[in-house]
Amino acid sequence: MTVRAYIGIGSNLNDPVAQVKEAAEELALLPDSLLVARSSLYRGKPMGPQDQPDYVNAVVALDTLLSAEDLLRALQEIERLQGRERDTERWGPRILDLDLLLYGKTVIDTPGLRVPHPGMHERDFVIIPLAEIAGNLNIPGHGLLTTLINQVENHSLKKLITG
Ligand code: 5RY
Ligand code: CA
Ligand code: CA
Ligand code: CA
Repeated sequence: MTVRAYIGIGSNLNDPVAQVKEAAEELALLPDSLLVARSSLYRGKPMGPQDQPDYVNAVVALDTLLSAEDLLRALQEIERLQGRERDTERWGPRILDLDLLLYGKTVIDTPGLRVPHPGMHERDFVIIPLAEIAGNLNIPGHGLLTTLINQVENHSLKKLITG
Protein backbone atom coordinates (compact mmCIF):
# COMPACT_ATOMS: atom_id res chain seq x y z
CA MET A 1 0.00 0.00 0.00
CA THR A 2 1.15 3.52 -0.64
CA VAL A 3 1.97 5.99 2.07
CA ARG A 4 1.25 9.71 1.75
CA ALA A 5 4.47 11.60 2.38
CA TYR A 6 4.84 15.37 2.61
CA ILE A 7 8.08 16.94 1.45
CA GLY A 8 9.28 20.47 2.18
CA ILE A 9 11.21 22.29 -0.55
CA GLY A 10 13.44 25.28 0.20
CA SER A 11 16.03 27.34 -1.67
CA ASN A 12 17.79 30.65 -1.22
CA LEU A 13 20.56 30.51 -3.86
CA ASN A 14 20.82 30.48 -7.68
CA ASP A 15 17.29 31.57 -8.64
CA PRO A 16 15.29 30.03 -5.77
CA VAL A 17 11.94 30.12 -7.63
CA ALA A 18 13.43 28.07 -10.49
CA GLN A 19 15.13 25.69 -8.03
CA VAL A 20 11.89 25.00 -6.16
CA LYS A 21 9.92 24.44 -9.38
CA GLU A 22 12.67 22.17 -10.75
CA ALA A 23 12.68 20.13 -7.54
CA ALA A 24 8.91 19.66 -7.72
CA GLU A 25 9.31 18.41 -11.31
CA GLU A 26 11.97 15.93 -10.17
CA LEU A 27 9.77 14.71 -7.30
CA ALA A 28 6.99 14.07 -9.82
CA LEU A 29 9.37 11.69 -11.66
CA LEU A 30 10.29 9.52 -8.65
CA PRO A 31 9.73 5.78 -9.17
CA ASP A 32 6.77 3.99 -7.55
CA SER A 33 5.35 7.36 -6.53
CA LEU A 34 2.61 9.78 -7.55
CA LEU A 35 2.84 13.50 -6.85
CA VAL A 36 -0.69 14.31 -5.71
CA ALA A 37 -0.47 17.98 -4.71
CA ARG A 38 1.87 20.93 -4.68
CA SER A 39 1.44 24.12 -2.71
CA SER A 40 1.99 27.65 -3.93
CA LEU A 41 5.48 29.07 -3.63
CA TYR A 42 6.19 31.38 -0.68
CA ARG A 43 8.99 33.81 0.03
CA GLY A 44 10.14 34.56 3.56
CA LYS A 45 13.00 35.86 5.67
CA PRO A 46 15.44 33.23 6.87
CA MET A 47 14.66 31.65 10.21
CA GLY A 48 17.71 30.65 12.23
CA PRO A 49 20.86 32.35 10.91
CA GLN A 50 19.75 35.61 9.27
CA ASP A 51 22.92 36.57 7.37
CA GLN A 52 21.65 34.92 4.20
CA PRO A 53 19.15 35.63 1.39
CA ASP A 54 15.38 35.23 1.75
CA TYR A 55 14.07 31.72 1.09
CA VAL A 56 11.49 30.38 -1.33
CA ASN A 57 9.55 27.44 0.09
CA ALA A 58 6.81 25.03 -0.96
CA VAL A 59 5.40 21.67 0.15
CA VAL A 60 4.34 18.73 -1.99
CA ALA A 61 2.36 15.56 -1.24
CA LEU A 62 3.60 12.27 -2.65
CA ASP A 63 1.84 8.91 -2.56
CA THR A 64 4.69 6.43 -2.58
CA LEU A 65 5.62 2.78 -2.30
CA LEU A 66 9.19 3.77 -1.35
CA SER A 67 10.32 3.21 2.21
CA ALA A 68 11.07 6.37 4.21
CA GLU A 69 14.77 5.55 3.97
CA ASP A 70 14.67 5.07 0.17
CA LEU A 71 12.65 8.28 -0.17
CA LEU A 72 15.24 10.17 1.91
CA ARG A 73 18.04 8.85 -0.33
CA ALA A 74 16.06 9.96 -3.40
CA LEU A 75 15.64 13.47 -1.91
CA GLN A 76 19.37 13.70 -1.23
CA GLU A 77 20.10 12.65 -4.80
CA ILE A 78 17.83 15.42 -6.16
CA GLU A 79 19.62 17.94 -3.89
CA ARG A 80 22.95 16.75 -5.28
CA LEU A 81 21.78 16.85 -8.93
CA GLN A 82 20.67 20.47 -8.49
CA GLY A 83 24.14 21.35 -7.25
CA ARG A 84 23.84 21.46 -3.49
CA GLU A 85 27.28 21.54 -1.97
CA ARG A 86 28.53 19.96 1.19
CA ASP A 87 27.29 22.00 4.17
CA THR A 88 30.00 24.23 5.59
CA GLU A 89 28.02 26.11 8.21
CA ARG A 90 24.94 24.79 9.97
CA TRP A 91 21.72 26.24 8.59
CA GLY A 92 23.59 28.27 6.00
CA PRO A 93 22.27 29.19 2.53
CA ARG A 94 21.65 26.39 0.05
CA ILE A 95 20.61 25.83 -3.56
CA LEU A 96 18.09 23.19 -2.53
CA ASP A 97 16.87 21.67 0.71
CA LEU A 98 14.37 18.81 0.57
CA ASP A 99 12.95 17.69 3.93
CA LEU A 100 10.88 14.57 4.52
CA LEU A 101 8.28 16.25 6.75
CA LEU A 102 5.78 13.44 7.23
CA TYR A 103 5.59 9.79 6.16
CA GLY A 104 2.00 8.79 6.76
CA LYS A 105 1.40 8.55 10.50
CA THR A 106 4.82 7.00 11.07
CA VAL A 107 7.23 8.27 13.70
CA ILE A 108 10.91 7.64 12.91
CA ASP A 109 13.72 8.53 15.29
CA THR A 110 17.03 7.18 14.03
CA PRO A 111 20.47 8.83 13.71
CA GLY A 112 19.93 9.45 9.98
CA LEU A 113 16.24 10.29 9.87
CA ARG A 114 13.66 11.90 12.14
CA VAL A 115 10.00 12.07 11.09
CA PRO A 116 8.01 14.23 11.69
CA HIS A 117 10.78 16.61 10.72
CA PRO A 118 12.03 18.34 13.90
CA GLY A 119 10.86 21.93 14.16
CA MET A 120 8.35 21.71 11.31
CA HIS A 121 5.44 22.45 13.65
CA GLU A 122 6.78 25.93 14.47
CA ARG A 123 7.98 26.97 11.01
CA ASP A 124 5.55 29.17 9.08
CA PHE A 125 7.21 28.20 5.78
CA VAL A 126 6.22 24.57 6.41
CA ILE A 127 2.87 24.84 8.21
CA ILE A 128 1.25 27.41 5.91
CA PRO A 129 1.99 25.66 2.56
CA LEU A 130 1.18 22.30 4.16
CA ALA A 131 -2.24 23.57 5.20
CA GLU A 132 -2.85 24.61 1.59
CA ILE A 133 -2.60 21.01 0.29
CA ALA A 134 -3.43 18.80 3.30
CA GLY A 135 -6.61 18.33 5.24
CA ASN A 136 -6.58 18.91 8.96
CA LEU A 137 -4.02 16.22 9.51
CA ASN A 138 -2.49 15.20 12.80
CA ILE A 139 1.22 15.78 13.18
CA PRO A 140 2.43 13.03 15.50
CA GLY A 141 3.56 14.62 18.77
CA HIS A 142 2.23 18.09 17.86
CA GLY A 143 -1.51 17.80 17.28
CA LEU A 144 -3.76 19.05 14.53
CA LEU A 145 -2.54 21.26 11.71
CA THR A 146 -5.33 23.80 12.21
CA THR A 147 -4.25 24.27 15.83
CA LEU A 148 -0.62 24.77 14.77
CA ILE A 149 -1.68 27.31 12.12
CA ASN A 150 -3.18 29.44 14.87
CA GLN A 151 -0.06 29.13 17.01
CA VAL A 152 2.66 29.67 14.41
CA GLU A 153 4.34 33.05 14.27
CA ASN A 154 4.40 34.52 10.79
CA HIS A 155 7.94 35.63 9.97
CA SER A 156 6.98 37.68 6.89
CA LEU A 157 5.96 34.74 4.72
CA LYS A 158 4.34 35.91 1.47
CA LYS A 159 2.66 33.82 -1.22
CA LEU A 160 4.24 34.39 -4.61
CA ILE A 161 1.80 35.44 -7.30
CA THR A 162 3.84 33.74 -10.01
CA GLY A 163 3.90 30.55 -7.84
C1 5RY B 1 14.48 28.70 14.05
C2 5RY B 1 16.38 27.54 13.01
C3 5RY B 1 16.92 26.83 11.95
C4 5RY B 1 14.27 27.70 11.88
C5 5RY B 1 15.05 27.98 12.98
C6 5RY B 1 16.16 26.55 10.85
C7 5RY B 1 14.78 27.73 6.04
C8 5RY B 1 14.84 26.98 10.83
C9 5RY B 1 14.85 28.87 6.85
C10 5RY B 1 13.80 27.72 5.01
C11 5RY B 1 13.12 29.94 5.74
C12 5RY B 1 16.34 27.43 7.49
C13 5RY B 1 16.71 25.75 9.69
N1 5RY B 1 13.99 29.31 14.91
N2 5RY B 1 14.05 29.96 6.71
N3 5RY B 1 15.84 28.65 7.75
N4 5RY B 1 12.99 28.83 4.92
N5 5RY B 1 15.71 26.83 6.46
N6 5RY B 1 12.29 30.97 5.58
O1 5RY B 1 13.64 26.76 4.24
F1 5RY B 1 14.11 26.71 9.75
S1 5RY B 1 17.61 26.76 8.47
CA1 CA C 1 26.77 32.89 8.26
CA1 CA D 1 15.02 22.38 6.03
CA1 CA E 1 17.18 19.29 5.15
